[in-house]
Amino acid sequence: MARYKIEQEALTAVLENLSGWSIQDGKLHKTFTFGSFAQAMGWMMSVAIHADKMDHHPEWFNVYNRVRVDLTTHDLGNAISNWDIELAAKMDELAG
Ligand code: H2B
Repeated sequence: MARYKIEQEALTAVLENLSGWSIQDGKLHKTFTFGSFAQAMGWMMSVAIHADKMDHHPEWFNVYNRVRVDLTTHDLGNAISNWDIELAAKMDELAG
């Protein structure tokens, strides 16, 4: 499916169905906390495989058991797109 920008109004509606996600500095943001570093790494690897298949890659930053995620679509001038929403939902699903 093609990538398209999610306009502000639609984004507000989408956010109501995405637990823990917010907009920070124009990016779709969430900080995940796991039980251990190993669990955080395992999750990142699962997400990485999925992200690479999608050809849509997250901006993320790991410290011990926490992973800060900021999703945006570089090819759309850093807009938030349907692919960011899809990746966010997949991240939640893989986090259990
Ligand atoms: N990831 C993200 N987050 N945004 C993009 O626009 C993007 C990407 N574009 N991964 C892809 C790769 C593009 O550079 C390649 C050439 O398809």
